[in-house]
Amino acid sequence: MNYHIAVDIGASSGRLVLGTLADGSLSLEEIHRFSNGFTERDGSCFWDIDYLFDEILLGLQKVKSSGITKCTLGIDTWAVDYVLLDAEGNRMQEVYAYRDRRTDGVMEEVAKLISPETVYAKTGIQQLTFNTLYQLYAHSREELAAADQILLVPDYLYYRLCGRKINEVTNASTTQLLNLAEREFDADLLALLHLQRDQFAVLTEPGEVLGTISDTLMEQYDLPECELICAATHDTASAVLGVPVQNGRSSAYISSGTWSLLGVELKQPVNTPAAKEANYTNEWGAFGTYRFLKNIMGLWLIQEVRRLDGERYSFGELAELAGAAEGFRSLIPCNDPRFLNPDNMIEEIRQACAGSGQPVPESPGELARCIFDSLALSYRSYLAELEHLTGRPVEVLQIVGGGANNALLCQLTADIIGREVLAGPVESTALGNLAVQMIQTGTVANIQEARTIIGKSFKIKSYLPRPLPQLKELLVRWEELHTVAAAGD
Ligand code: LFR
Repeated sequence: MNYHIAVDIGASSGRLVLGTLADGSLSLEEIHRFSNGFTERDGSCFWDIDYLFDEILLGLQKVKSSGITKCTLGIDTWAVDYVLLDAEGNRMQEVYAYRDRRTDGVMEEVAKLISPETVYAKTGIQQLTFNTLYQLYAHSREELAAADQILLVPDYLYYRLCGRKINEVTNASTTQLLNLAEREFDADLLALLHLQRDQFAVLTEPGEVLGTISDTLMEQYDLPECELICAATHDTASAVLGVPVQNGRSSAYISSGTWSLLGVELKQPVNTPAAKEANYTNEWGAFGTYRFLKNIMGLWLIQEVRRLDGERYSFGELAELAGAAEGFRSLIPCNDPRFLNPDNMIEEIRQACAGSGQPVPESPGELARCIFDSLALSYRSYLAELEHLTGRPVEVLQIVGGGANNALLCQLTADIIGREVLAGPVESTALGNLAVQMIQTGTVANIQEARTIIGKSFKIKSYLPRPLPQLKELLVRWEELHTVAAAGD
């Protein structure tokens, strides 16, 4: 029996998941789960990276005490955030969280030095204030100059485990520093940041074996023997690998978690002026693919409402309350930058509604309903744009990730896009992480086979569109709001 462990850490939680393949069916067991989140100190936002690393070790100890002595392991996390190492290989400082406000206005400043059109033609990456390009530009020049190595978060976690320094490609592409044509760091963009190529590590593809856990850690902790395999370390890259195969029907996906990433997998990037205008991204995928997608604000909106409401209700309860609330009463343009990291999300949503002359959502149910209605409408707008940019009509939308559990949002999405929604698997990110390990170890031949197995092993729920009598009028209202916000998109 081959045991594979996926370490999957998102912005709000992390887990170690054990995957086992038996009789052509893949099963998952969550071995360890822990919370995650950034904390604000003196006006800056940081992740607690040592805590995350300790949780990985704790999870591995649990793996061992469950009787597993030998396994493979892959790591994925959110993207764009980086760790600076000094010449001794020690972390130089705390790790900024991408919602930190030091990048406010930086995109505009950089645009004066190099045109966004040029950056897009080179990288194919959408303009997001928190791209590593902008984060590094906002970083102290002296500190950057003193950095021997710049690793992204999962690169750093691998490094702590085995001592090898890499920059894994699916995640490295989100830095907005990789040149699509050269498949390397772009010299002009590095020069703009006053960085040398050797401050980054070797670009590494998913599937490469990185080594084993260091002797020091093995001596210190009771850990299983682990072969470290380079996963598609960007969680969204792994999530897309974990989308079940669709036979004969053209589909798009939404990886639905803290963000809703809506897109398609392509063999070639689309870095045309039209794609730039619409701000779609071409993140690098595993196996030579591209994730042509759009970041939509996603479940962060409801996560923040829940947090500020003192976590009185679970996500399931909030969805129930939203189901009981009046639909389409108040809408928000989800991608307006005002929702990226407001001081108080509840107040921000209320002000947005009041400011656009709509009723103000008061109760948690009303707030949740406003969020879900608005997300479903955003999906419709961005799906239409995606079809236009790729020239490929989409028959079915596959929602994977935690959001696939939200029956109300899935049904609203089906109703509003007027197409079937297939929801699940919820654990697509861990599955995509495991898929790379299974392919590397020869348990599974290729990604098509892995996706077929995933489709057969997990329950996928179908939501068929129901007629919405008020749709026409609703879309007129939505277009007005959405178009205004899209200017800042
Ligand atoms: C999702 C995700 C997105 C990325 C954002 C920031 O978890 O990785 O793909 O744009 O987080 O890293």
